[in-house]
Amino acid sequence: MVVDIQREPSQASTKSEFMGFANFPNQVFRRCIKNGFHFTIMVVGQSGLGKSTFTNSLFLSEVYDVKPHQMPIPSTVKIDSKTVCLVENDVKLYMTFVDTPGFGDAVDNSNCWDPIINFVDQRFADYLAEETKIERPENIADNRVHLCFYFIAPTGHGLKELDIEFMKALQDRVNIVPIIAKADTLTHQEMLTFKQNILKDLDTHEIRIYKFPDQEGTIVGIKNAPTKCEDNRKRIPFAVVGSNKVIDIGSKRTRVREYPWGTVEVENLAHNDFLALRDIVIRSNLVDLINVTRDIHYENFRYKQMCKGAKGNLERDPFTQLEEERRTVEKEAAEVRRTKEKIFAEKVADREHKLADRGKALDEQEKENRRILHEKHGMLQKSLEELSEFRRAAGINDSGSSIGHIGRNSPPDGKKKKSSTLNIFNRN
Ligand SMILES: Nc1nc2c(ncn2[C@@H]2O[C@H](COP(=O)(O)OP(=O)(O)OP(=O)(O)O)[C@@H](O)[C@H]2O)c(=O)[nH]1
Ligand SMILES: [Mg+2]
Repeated sequence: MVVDIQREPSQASTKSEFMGFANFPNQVFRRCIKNGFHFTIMVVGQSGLGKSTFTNSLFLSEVYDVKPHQMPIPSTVKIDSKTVCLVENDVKLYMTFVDTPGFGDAVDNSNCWDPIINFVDQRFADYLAEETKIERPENIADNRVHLCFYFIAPTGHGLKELDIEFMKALQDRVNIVPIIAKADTLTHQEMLTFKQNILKDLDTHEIRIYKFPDQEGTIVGIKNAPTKCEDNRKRIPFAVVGSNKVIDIGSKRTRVREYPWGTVEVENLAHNDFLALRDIVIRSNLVDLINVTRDIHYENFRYKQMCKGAKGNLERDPFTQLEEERRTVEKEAAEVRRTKEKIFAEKVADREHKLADRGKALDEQEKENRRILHEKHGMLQKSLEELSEFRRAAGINDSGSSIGHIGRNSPPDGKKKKSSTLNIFNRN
């Protein structure tokens, strides 16, 4: 329960009882003055709709000394951002304009918005990276995209398929404010019907554009502006005219589009909605656009990143990682063991095979040796028998003593026999 206690300085009995929190708005104001505001506007749409011209028209006259009769700007080829510092009553506004190349010229335009979406996400990612640093800077530069002006071609019919797809792809990332380009190409009645058709299409396709909060006010210091409040929101979608041509009308430098039949003034509410748009965005809702970007779009992005991060962390959980590594090591070890066992088995089989061969060869060698031995043994036996017979014939007994004369007459035969015996032993 909240109890209301009104504290007025006059009611406080002594000065010390006055706490001073009524000064809070002044503190906030001083802080805002000190830090200034960062605001980023992006222009998106089909090629040649006047995005770059409009960007120049929006602030350039206050920022740069634009020479009258400036040449038209060439087609944008890449996403280009330019920051300017605007100062009004000591309040600094760092305004960044992001100009994007037009699309829709290709036969297949599917995903032609990817570079723009990536750009918006990258700005969020940069901010998140700064925010999650261990040593954070006191003031993080806010380069997030706060507002996207989506340019609609002045066909007079309604939204194109590409417009619908594009806005749907962008609606959850950035505050979209649809804009009808080249308002000078449609009559007043055509414009009214066109605006109604667009609003109907937005509703049918459930496209969420930025919702300007309810508020009242007057458009201050503007020529042709109604003195009492006119709800700028009634002009949504804003139909604008852009021009790089600046001429002097009376004492005022004015942006105009000159035609043979007349002159269209950019800053004239009777001609187009340029001033109403600038008023509702810059004067009335800059802070709301910053807040919605921070509290909704950036939070969405942050949440998605956190979910991704949480999933990643789960995969990187040390216990899971350890378990995975253990399993990998075990698998590898098993593989190595299997390979080694296979090599060992192959080597053993090879060795066994070789041993078997060698055993077989040895067996055969032994058999051959036995055969030779046997043969030699047989020959020796034969020689011995021949010798015994020779001795018997020569009358020599086994002890070697001669039995008669035969020994003297026998040398030629004996010699012959001896050499024959020797020959037998020399065969191998
Ligand atoms: N009639 C008319 N022409 C305009 C308007 N604004 C710009 N143009 C002209 O349209 C042409 C293209 O303008 P740009 O500003 O280059 O268009 P863009 O959308 O930036 O084109 P890309 O960079 O190719 O995407 C130029 O000749 C401009 O002078 C306008 O409000 N009305
Ligand atoms: Mg351009």
